[in-house]
Amino acid sequence: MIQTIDLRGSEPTPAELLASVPRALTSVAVASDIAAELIADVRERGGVALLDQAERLDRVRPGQVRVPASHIIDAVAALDPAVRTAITETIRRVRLASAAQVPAHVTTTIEAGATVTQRWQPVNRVGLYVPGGKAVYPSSVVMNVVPAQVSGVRSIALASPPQSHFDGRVHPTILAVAGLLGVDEIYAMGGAGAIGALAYGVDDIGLEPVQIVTGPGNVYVAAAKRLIRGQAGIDSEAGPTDILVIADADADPLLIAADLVSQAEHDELAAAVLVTDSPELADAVAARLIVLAASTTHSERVSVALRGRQSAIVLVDNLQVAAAFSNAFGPEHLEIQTSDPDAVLETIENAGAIFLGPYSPVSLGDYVAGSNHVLPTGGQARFSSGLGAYTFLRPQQVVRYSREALQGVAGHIAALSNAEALPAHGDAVTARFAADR
Ligand code: HSO
Ligand code: ZN
Repeated sequence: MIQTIDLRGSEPTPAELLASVPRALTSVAVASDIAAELIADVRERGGVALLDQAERLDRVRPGQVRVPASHIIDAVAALDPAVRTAITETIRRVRLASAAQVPAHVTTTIEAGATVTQRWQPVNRVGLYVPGGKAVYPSSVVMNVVPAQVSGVRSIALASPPQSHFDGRVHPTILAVAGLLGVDEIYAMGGAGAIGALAYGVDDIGLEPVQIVTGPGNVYVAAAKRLIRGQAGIDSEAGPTDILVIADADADPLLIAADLVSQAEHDELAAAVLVTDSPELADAVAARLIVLAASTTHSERVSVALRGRQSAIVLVDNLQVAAAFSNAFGPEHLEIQTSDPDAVLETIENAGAIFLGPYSPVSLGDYVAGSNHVLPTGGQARFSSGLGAYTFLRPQQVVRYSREALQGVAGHIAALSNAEALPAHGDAVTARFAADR
């Protein structure tokens, strides 16, 4: 069912490697006009527009957009104890690992009396979007909120669509996890309109604009995030998930098949790719995938994903070509299942997150590894990273020169300001040393 692509005996370029397994087509640009209309509607009509949009798109009109505190308290109380324990442990681990993402402030002494300090300043307020459609992921609430809190962001607003099954409330597990994280500003709003509401604010419901909007969503949400850039920052545009496994003859085919299916379970458009130098392993994984795809809970979705053009078993001559393939692909998740994973890791450049050895599956990272599961999809790992505390931090340079240190470079400033025909720049320095002040 999954295609096998045999690249042995050829020397493909990175472009050819990439073209051999193209990703699924998605069309963020096509959704842009509708997203723009929904955002404009919210900017014109405020809270009523959000309620009308919910009625039309989520098929339920919530009692109010701002979620009352009592709904959050009820949801925390009703949370399944096993889920509560697991979420609490996830929060603890993601907090630990996220702390390493806050860089120390660094002061460089350029010369005596002259310093430049780089400090990392959090934005003031952020908005987190949590989808409520076919996938409701409480774990993603943790993955977005914890890095923001660790970065020092002061204010967090959360938006999630009202659910028709829950009387127009936000999904109770999402409310509960937000409650456990201490987030109490929650809005029952979804889709592109919600993204616009976070970015521009909505006066009549007391929603103040945020500086950064994060979180996954469908194509309309992705289109809206593209549209609000400039007004607010965003994390990345999340597309269908992908997993790429590099494996050699030492790897266990049953585990590889299980891991490929675990991510194919997300989406018909998910990409599941194995790159190996072992034809025996390739055959064994292919055979196992047939068994698993037939028996897994989301069999239909998994089968469509594995049959898609974006999924493949790729045969290569050696692990160097496997790494070259992976670097061209820029996977969201990369598993290295070889006899010496560290040696392969040395040759990896582009990946959202990397999972080493047989006991570090992607689903560990999805939940409780401590790493973040909001990662660059669709090859964006070639130029960007996953979500982390740094997403909410801006480096700022702080300059401090003494009188003597400034005097020492006054001549250079005069020379450069004259060369640029901006003499007032030089004058601003000489004014400090004028005898007749
Ligand atoms: N694998 C998804 C994240 C997730 N998995 C949430 C389960 N829940 C994208 O990295
Ligand atoms: Zn997952």
